[in-house]
Amino acid sequence: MSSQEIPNDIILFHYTFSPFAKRIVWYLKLRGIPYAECIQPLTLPRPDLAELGINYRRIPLLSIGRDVYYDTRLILARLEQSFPASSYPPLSMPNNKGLEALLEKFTVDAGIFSKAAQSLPPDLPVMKDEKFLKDRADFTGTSWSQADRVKGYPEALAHIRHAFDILEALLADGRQWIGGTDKVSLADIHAVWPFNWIGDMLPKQAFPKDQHPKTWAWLSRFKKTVKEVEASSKKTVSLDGQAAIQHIMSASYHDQQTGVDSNDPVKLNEGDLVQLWPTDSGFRHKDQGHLVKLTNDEVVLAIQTKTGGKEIRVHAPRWGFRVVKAKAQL
Ligand SMILES: N[C@@H](CCC(=O)N[C@@H](CS)C(=O)NCC(=O)O)C(=O)O
Repeated sequence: MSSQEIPNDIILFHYTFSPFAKRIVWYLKLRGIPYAECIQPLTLPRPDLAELGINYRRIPLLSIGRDVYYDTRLILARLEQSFPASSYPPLSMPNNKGLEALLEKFTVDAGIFSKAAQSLPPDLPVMKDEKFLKDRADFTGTSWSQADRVKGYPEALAHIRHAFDILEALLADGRQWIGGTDKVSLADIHAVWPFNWIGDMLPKQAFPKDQHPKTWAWLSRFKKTVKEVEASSKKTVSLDGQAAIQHIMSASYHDQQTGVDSNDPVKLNEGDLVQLWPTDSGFRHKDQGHLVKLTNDEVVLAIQTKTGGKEIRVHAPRWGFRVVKAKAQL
């Protein structure tokens, strides 16, 4: 497939049920930014990513040209930068940047995702799938056994109720959208995704609608809005693994900037052979490559694809990731 058929040179690697991936899908659809997608399996192995030389195991990933971005926090930050308000209608509000950042911290870094995952009904069919449970135990480093899930379920629900209290307080003044905007905004994407994911599966007796009326109304308002946008958007270009790999390997670098901040406390140099991995989940899967760029909020490695030994670059945020000098070749 030629590069013209890949809108904006963007490929989103994800699967439909990923609540993290929804952050990116909604963002792109709400802004009307066309992109291509390459659907991945729900569990490892993921041969397309392995062929690209990528060990990072989390979903989603997003490539722009020959650069592959890990983690929704960095993906959204780079999309904001690469597609400013002058190119597509904005979703982020200039005077809401602080609130947006705090809401993202709340849902991504404050443990809401793991509590939401533990709030999934223990009797869901996927929770009886041994392959899935083993895969997610590798991902989190904790037990996903049926017995442990049943034991942890009530406490997780209590934590999610606490999170609902916070949302209800944010919506208390009658605002329609969480950032106080007239229309849906990036603040809503940051706040809504874990609750949108589990909302309909939460037990009604622990979550009566009249206890958090504004939160439930906001959740259904959001659902309706994205459903309408998805229904009216052009169909997303779907690529198979080979088309996605070939495109990335032959594309140009989207990010031309390189260089390592010499004052960075971790004291690494451009060109160092380093290892990179996330520290909160998926931490058993490390990438190795040469350091291309290191800033306050981003680390970039040049890695080799498995087939053809071509160089591509992978980008990760600093927060929640570790980058250290590699001891030896992997
Ligand atoms: N902080 C990461 C977390 C991503 C994450 O945990 N994604 C989940 C899917 S929703 C995942 O990777 N699960 C394990 C897997 O699919 O291999 C981000 O913002 O992208």
